[in-house]
Amino acid sequence: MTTTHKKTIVACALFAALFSTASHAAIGDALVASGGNVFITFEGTDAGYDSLISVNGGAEIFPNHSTSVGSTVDLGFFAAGTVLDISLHVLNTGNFWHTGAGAGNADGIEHANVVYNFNGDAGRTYVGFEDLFGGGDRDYNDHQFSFTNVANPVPEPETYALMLAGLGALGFVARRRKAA
Ligand SMILES: [Ca+2]
Ligand SMILES: [Ca+2]
Repeated sequence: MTTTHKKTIVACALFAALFSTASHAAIGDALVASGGNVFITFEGTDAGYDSLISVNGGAEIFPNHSTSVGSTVDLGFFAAGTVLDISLHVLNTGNFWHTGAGAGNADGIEHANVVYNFNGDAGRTYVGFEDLFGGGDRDYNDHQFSFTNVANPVPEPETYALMLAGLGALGFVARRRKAA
């Protein structure tokens, strides 16, 4: 086997390790960063429809047309790594839309735009929902809010182990090339 082949195999293993994280947390998932309370702040609305949100099946909060921007609610304690499933209840249509992959929604598309490190704050994650079936105008600003103590999904420990193994293999190939 040539060095080029070995490098290709290692590169493939690294890519596989990186993509394997997708099976643990979908794009748009929000994970609690560390054990502790999570606070949610209303960031505004640009919608004709009335809507409410709830987190992990909790009480519906933040009616979009009667909540002041900056209003904050303490959602209570969550364990580190908890995936927050935020649902948007659109009162005019009866639709419920969820954060995470499109498969979790009746129309099969993603309804939440998630921005980590919101406004340069490493501990704050922003979510903006699209409220229309099929995505509508896809402006994702129909119901907006942000969380503290919520971070970008991180690779699982076994993924780090795979990546380290890949780096080790690269080092081995480099040493072999130097010796040759
Ligand atoms: Ca809008
Ligand atoms: Ca919209």
